[in-house]
Amino acid sequence: MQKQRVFSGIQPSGNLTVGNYLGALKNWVAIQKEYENYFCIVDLHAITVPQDPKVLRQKIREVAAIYLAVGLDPEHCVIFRQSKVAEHTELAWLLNCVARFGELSRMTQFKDKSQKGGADSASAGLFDYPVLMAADVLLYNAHLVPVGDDQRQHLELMRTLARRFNHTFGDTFVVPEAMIPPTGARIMGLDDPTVKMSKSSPVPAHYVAILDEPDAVRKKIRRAKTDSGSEIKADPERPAIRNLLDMYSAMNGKSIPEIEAEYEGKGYGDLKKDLGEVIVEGLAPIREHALELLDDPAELDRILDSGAERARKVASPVLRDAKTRMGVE
Ligand code: ATP
Ligand code: LTN
Repeated sequence: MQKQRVFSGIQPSGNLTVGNYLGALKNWVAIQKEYENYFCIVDLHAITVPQDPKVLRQKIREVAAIYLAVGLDPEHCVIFRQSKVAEHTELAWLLNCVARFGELSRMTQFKDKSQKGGADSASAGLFDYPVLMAADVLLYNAHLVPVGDDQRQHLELMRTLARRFNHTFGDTFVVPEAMIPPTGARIMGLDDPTVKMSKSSPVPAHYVAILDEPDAVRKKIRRAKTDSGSEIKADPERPAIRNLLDMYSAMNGKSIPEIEAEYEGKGYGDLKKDLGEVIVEGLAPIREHALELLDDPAELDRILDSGAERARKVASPVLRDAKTRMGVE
């Protein structure tokens, strides 16, 4: 039987965080053998906000190294850079003519990110971000898109665009579904547990990076914001403790009630100390492997080039079909 396809991606827009690991990468590794997978480094999404070209080039390699170091296997997964497969931008243009201005104006990620630098100076690319993301997935007729909770709205729009295209021009695209993990889908900032942990934060104390040194990880967890009250209990009124428990649970698989029971009568300090160790233990092998891979950039580039070639073979006929149906081929 033909395996179903999976597509997902991460932006090389900073240091990959424990949020990216728990919300996305960990899940990708867990399911890779059941599907035909396309895991993309979405560099064209990263440039929707300003990037330093030199740093961006380095971050692209880092993401590639981390994809491999977490255990994605090129035998099951096509690993590639979005910018190396021109079909993504071409299909994005076709879908731009299907997406509506009102729909894009309602995207909360656009509203949040455009507000940061003043809405008038946000790039047109930032506004169009969800359309390029729809093109990424629809080009491969992927069934499933494993992402964190913050991507729900983009996934809904992607489904709307696929359905609208199929309805207008005839059955062309698979309508994909989001796959969101039960724990770890929304890790919050260490310095502010009311906002999502984000790799593009300028404040290093905001996140634990996958490539952080073990001592830095321990220190960041120790200094993470706490809320009032000392009981170790997942209480919706106390976002800081909730976030620490979520990370603990997603990292080592124990349920939150189990962890609460273990810490009965203990305090924040104990939980933070142990959580630091749990994260260090989980990330250390990934970090070491990624650093080794980064020592051989030519080999990383070779893997990415061969991934792009495999991706193009699938994307190119799908793009041609979409163009034919729209009357531009
Ligand atoms: P940026 O800060 O540049 O917007 P980001 O850290 O939000 O980046 P993305 O590249 O946008 O990361 O997301 C890559 C994947 O990681 C997506 O599947 C996303 O849902 C997931 N993800 C990102 N942040 C978190 C988080 N805090 N908790 C869980 N999953 C997350
Ligand atoms: N917008 C996504 C990154 C992304 C993506 C994709 C995820 C770009 N294209 C296609 C899944 C499928 C994010 O996680 N911020």
